[in-house]
Amino acid sequence: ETPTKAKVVDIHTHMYPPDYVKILESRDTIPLVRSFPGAPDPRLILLAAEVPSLDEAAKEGAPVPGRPLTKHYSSLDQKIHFMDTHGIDISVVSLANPWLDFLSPQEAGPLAESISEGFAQMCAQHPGRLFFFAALPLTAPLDTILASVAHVSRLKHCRGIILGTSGLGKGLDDPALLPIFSAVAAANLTVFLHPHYGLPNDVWGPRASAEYGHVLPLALGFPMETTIAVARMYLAGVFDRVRDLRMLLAHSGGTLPFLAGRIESCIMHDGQLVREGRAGPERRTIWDVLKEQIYLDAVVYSDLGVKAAIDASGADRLMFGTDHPFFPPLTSDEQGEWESVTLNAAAVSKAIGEGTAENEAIMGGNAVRVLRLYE
Ligand code: 5CU
Repeated sequence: ETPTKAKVVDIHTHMYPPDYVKILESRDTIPLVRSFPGAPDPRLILLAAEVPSLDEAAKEGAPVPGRPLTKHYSSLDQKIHFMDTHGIDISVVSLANPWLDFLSPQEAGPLAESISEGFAQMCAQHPGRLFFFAALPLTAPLDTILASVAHVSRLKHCRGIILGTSGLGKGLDDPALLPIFSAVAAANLTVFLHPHYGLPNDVWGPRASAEYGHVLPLALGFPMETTIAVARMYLAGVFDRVRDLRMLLAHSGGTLPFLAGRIESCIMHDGQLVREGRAGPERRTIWDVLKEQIYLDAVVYSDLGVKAAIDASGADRLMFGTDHPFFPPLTSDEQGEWESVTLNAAAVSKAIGEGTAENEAIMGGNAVRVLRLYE
């Protein structure tokens, strides 16, 4: 009997459905989509770090800002082609950043519902190959948000929610989020935590916007944002208060595996926390939370990062991802292999060896188990 081939699962893969793109096209502040003379595709401008280049773009001869909004962002056929090209059996797709964070309280609820229904229909077109993380209408009143959790928990292919770090506007240590985290956990939905806002623009210095492209906000701002968001949740006791909350952290947890030791040491040596009895031995450490309530994706592009993630959370809690459609190849055919994908797969193999049980688990087995992709 031939053994069944282990599944390859991509848990970090995004789309902007056409209705969402229409909203971006109608906007004149970020996030927005705009066409420029001489650029074949409309341009997607998302990040605060891109605003200076958008202002510059009005000037004669200035470079075109943002990145091309190709059909990789919206086309389901293109997503399936990408999966087939890279040997990906199953994708757990999610709306890309900044999700519904910028909508008015009135718009957010209905749009969340129609986007989730749209993802559900896409998944139904490819049985067994597609699942999704839903976006919540976080700018809407609490009862609308809770109704949205109930709605998505009834959708057959929904396995979690994708969440940014702003929460209801005050970050993820905001006590007002606790009923939402509790509802999400009770519905057996995993929270996929993803950055968008980065760090304040001025940390990049005056040369960044003209000379360094998107490197600093994406390579450093995104991971620090995730690290800060989870550290704040930990310090606020969110993981203890919602003990069955499960979070999957983008980009291997930012820098959390590397900085967990320093976070612990700072807690143990903090006069206020020690005085208030919040640093004692009975406390669940950040290491405990990493091993019990956190999963990490393997979108870190180096074996060193994969090893740190395994050491922090365990090889049974790491999941392969691609970040498609971000990071397309710039000098080869977009319909072929993407180096951003092969780098991540190679990093897993280099970290734990090709053909090992752990490799198969990270490349798909963990996602199938944790996100119940066989149901
Ligand atoms: O390249 C980027 O800006 C991004 C982004 O916005 N979101 C993401 O998931 N990856 C890269």
